[in-house]
Amino acid sequence: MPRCWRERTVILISSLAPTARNDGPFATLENSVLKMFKFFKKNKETSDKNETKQVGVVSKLVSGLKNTHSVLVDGIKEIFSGKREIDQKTLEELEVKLLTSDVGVAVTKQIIEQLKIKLKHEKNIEYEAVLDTIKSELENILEPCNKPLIISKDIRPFVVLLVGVNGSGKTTTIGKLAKKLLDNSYKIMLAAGDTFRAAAIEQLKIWGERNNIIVVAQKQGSDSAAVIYDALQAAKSRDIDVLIADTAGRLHTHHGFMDELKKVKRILQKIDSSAPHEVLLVLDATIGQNALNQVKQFNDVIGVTGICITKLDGTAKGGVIFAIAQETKIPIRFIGIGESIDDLKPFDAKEFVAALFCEETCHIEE
Ligand SMILES: Nc1nc2c(ncn2[C@@H]2O[C@H](COP(=O)(O)OP(=O)(O)O)[C@@H](O)[C@H]2O)c(=O)[nH]1
Ligand SMILES: [Mg+2]
Repeated sequence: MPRCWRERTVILISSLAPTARNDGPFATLENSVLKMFKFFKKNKETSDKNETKQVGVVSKLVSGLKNTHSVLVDGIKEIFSGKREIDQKTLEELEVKLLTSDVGVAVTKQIIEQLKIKLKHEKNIEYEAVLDTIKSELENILEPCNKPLIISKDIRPFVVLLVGVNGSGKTTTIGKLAKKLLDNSYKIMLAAGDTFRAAAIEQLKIWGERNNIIVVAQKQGSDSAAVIYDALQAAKSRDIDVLIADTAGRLHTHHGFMDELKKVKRILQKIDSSAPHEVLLVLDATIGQNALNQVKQFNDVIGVTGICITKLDGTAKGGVIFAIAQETKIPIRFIGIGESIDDLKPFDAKEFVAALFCEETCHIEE
């Protein structure tokens, strides 16, 4: 019986040091002591606030991954229940277990190979060692994708184009991403490039209002490439740091839509030959292995530079992230772990695996 996720506690080992502040020379000793108190109080408050927020996000990741944890981690545990050591039969059971989770054939093969090598040298491997091997293999698989999105200061506006099928979470991710960048003092503008549905334009406008930022939009049915082109011109003249553009939910099998996407890229390059600077493919984790086809097709058409995997909360198919990493090696920039504005996390391979394997109490290093 899997343990209840609610009981799981996350202890975050945070390296959040208070940032140094240059307050200038103090006029009098009294003043300087007062300022020092204020400085430490303020930094302690900021640090406490940040830490609470971080712990909140990490524990949210742990609870979000509970269904994937049940399938993968509890599933592995079941195989070993009552046994202290692994043998050939348990290895076969483990292989079946991995194959039926969403990690994919290649990942399963890699893990089983590693365990076979270990078994050859050590004859018997204890359960804890098996789990450690699986964890470190999973980390190795994610590692090449562990590349955060870096907004270059030399590129202004930095253009982020979101692509993906309808309902994958593009517009929601834009709202969350805008908030993240605003928190880091970037000047942001949004482009309502999904002109296919009136609701999509409205939805982006609401995110714009929530974040208090400009949304460049035209009416439903207008040319998506033209909207994004206008937005880039406006962003340039307003000295915007990052322009985030939405696009319609193009069916990856529909060539007309895919051609439109190519047109968006071509038209942007009339203003800036290096744009878009990030093509962020938004993938819905709940579709499992189908996500792999989407990566392939979007990558062929427009060249995907980063991936955001959404809806990792509440799905048992989160293991697909390992299949995506193994097969594509495309950087995973963010993961979506809920519908609200703070539910977007920059991806961190080690943290992800730690959260996935988190038991009642776990220590996760940030
Ligand atoms: N649970 C959950 N829901 C999400 C997440 N990201 C997006 N959604 C929901 O998925 C639905 C489709 O999102 P939307 O942004 O409109 O998708 P789009 O068609 O690609 O723009 C909405 O109901 C969102 O609230 C996530 O990380 N977790
Ligand atoms: Mg949308």
